[in-house]
Amino acid sequence: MQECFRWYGPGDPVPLSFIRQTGATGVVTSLHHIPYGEVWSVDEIRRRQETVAAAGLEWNVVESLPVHEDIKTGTGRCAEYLANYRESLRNLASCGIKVVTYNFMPVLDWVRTDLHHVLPDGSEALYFNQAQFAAFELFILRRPGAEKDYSAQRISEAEDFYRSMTPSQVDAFTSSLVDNFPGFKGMTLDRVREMLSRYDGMTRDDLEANLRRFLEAVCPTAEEGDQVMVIHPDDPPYPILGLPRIFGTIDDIRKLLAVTDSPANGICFCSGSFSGRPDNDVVAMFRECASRVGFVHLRSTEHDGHGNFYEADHLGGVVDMYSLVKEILAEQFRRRDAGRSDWRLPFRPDHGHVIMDDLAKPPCPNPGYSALGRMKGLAEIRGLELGILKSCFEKEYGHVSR
Ligand code: DNO
Repeated sequence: MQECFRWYGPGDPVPLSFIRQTGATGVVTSLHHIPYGEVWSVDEIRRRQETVAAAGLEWNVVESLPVHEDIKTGTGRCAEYLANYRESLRNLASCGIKVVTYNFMPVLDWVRTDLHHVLPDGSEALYFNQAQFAAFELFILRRPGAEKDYSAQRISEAEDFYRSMTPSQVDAFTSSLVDNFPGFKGMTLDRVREMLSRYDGMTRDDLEANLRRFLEAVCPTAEEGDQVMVIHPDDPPYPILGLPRIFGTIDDIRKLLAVTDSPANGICFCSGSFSGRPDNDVVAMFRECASRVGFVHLRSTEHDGHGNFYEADHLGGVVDMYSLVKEILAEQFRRRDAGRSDWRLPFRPDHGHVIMDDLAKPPCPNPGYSALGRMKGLAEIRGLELGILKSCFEKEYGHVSR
């Protein structure tokens, strides 16, 4: 597998020189300073590529080329933003960048209710708690109709949680929910309300149709540039905020792949996001769509049986990481046997606990992306990979290199 590390650009407190020392060879990044919807020029792309190359690394995956809300809602300047998206893809292709990540989550990207959930060993993990999320919707955002989505007991737990917070804790809690997305900083509650109102009356079918329109518009361009567009799963992988979420299950994967069998229509297989639904069999899901996976995020979650989960160690939690990595390696060999030069799948350790020295630093502005926890995850996964290659594939394939 091609080991990558996410880098948020020049403002990232984790510098490229550290990333090189983690054992990663590839960098996953985005031009976060360019507003959503605008074209990424060749100059801007080259500049970032050169910065990454000067550190002895390669920018091999874009995460993300953001999809503007007008495209997700099919309103406003949708046609113009689709044209811009195609132009950015062509510019990326001309710089040799082939894997482009995006998501189709309405309004908010991934959501957690606690960014500093303390584990028994003193490290911190990201956590999603149903009652806390209900408190946000019911008492802070005050989304009309939200109470219909919750049982009386959940509403009373939510109220207890809300009342336990001081006003400054409410502010910090709110910003940890809505204002965590690079390239989209400064989100306010009013902005969230305004964005939500644009989805009024939108059904799951409508959102799927908008995704279809997007794919039909961009896949031919990506195909010309030999690129793959990879969709990131919804996280958590079920509807929130009264909005449809359409990419979280094996049925959703099947629907996505049925839109077009263009090789440019691919998947960013995020094991942690898919594992947010206890009824998802993550390994079986990978096996079924393996040939269409263009990028992998490796991570796991631990659940308490009441809909709450925290992010587990990379080799712990509900994801059977051994079997998943074995499936990924089997897919790589299928690609190699088919003569593909790009047979190595890029992957990155997704998120990481805040551990050791990182606990003493100011909170990482990119929650989940401090250095040491991710480095630990990368080291564990690389060790697992080497062990599987040696024990399961060496006889069949002779000397295998990662
Ligand atoms: C969270 C990330 C997501 C992901 C986007 C892709 O840590 O995995 O924010 O980058 O959803 O568009």
